Amino acid sequence: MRIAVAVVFAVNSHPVTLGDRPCAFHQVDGKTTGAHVRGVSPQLSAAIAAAHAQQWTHALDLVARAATEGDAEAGAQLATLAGEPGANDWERLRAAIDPTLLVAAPQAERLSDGATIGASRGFATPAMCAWMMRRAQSRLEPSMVNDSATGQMRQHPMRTAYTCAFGPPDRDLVIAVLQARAAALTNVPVAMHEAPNVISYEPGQQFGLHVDFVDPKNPMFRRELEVLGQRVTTVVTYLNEDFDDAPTHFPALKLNVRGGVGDAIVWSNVISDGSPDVHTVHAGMPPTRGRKWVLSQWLRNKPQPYNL
Ligand SMILES: O=C(O)CCC(=O)C(=O)O
Repeated sequence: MRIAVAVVFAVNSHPVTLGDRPCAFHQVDGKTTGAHVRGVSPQLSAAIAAAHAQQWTHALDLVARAATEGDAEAGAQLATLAGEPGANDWERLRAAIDPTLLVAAPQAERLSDGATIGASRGFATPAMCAWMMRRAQSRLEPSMVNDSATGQMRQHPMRTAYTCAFGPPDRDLVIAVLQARAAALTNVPVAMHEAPNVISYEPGQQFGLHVDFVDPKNPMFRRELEVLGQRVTTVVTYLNEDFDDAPTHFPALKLNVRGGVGDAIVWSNVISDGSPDVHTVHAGMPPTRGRKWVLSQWLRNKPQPYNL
């Protein structure tokens, strides 16, 4: 990881996800989305459900069986988990995956004394990163912020990158593994995770200075905090590296981070008493060449309704 310093402007908003896809914020008003996975076979759907229940041996056996019976989507997911996209000898691929190792995360190395922030190198495999970019590609939407002045979601010039949220109908085994790894890294169970987001930055696009915690002093966010809880932890995984510049910038920590493919950074948005850690203010800086892709996982301190 490279370390450097840069300067951008500040907006006091936290990021949200939008669209017809499940979004934790939408469930404040009681909408739930169920666990059905869109457009996949019942067997693969069962494998994904088993993975989300953290029954990994069962999930792998189910996906391997589905692949053996000709389910191409199951085969693609199995091969990606095995780190051999394109391979199709299903029994060997299944045997190559140790369920315990599959959901383990490399321990984080501390990056700063100014906040609880660390780097988990090799958090995702290159095959998983390529899978996430491919899945997001056709589903990207303009990003939204939760405006601290109105409590409403809206587009804002401080957040110009594209986003895609993967809620329950869009789950797959690769996403389930990345959620399980984030849970292993942070001790925040998957039930408390928001839908993972892929963010994609074209040259010049950015995610300006912001905080990920929900501001408890702002009455607009009271209901969100009551129902969904605080966003206590963020995990950002770098999915590619063929772009210039565009680090994640933490001005208060004098830290600029750019990971290699599959490296993640993880930080706590709150201090030990649960109050916001303002030192975590950060920005996704714009690429000057090429396109940057990350996976953002925002983890709360309450179970998220759509996970129940
Ligand atoms: O893309 C990045 O480097 C930062 C992403 C981010 O700001 C976030 O996930 O809150």
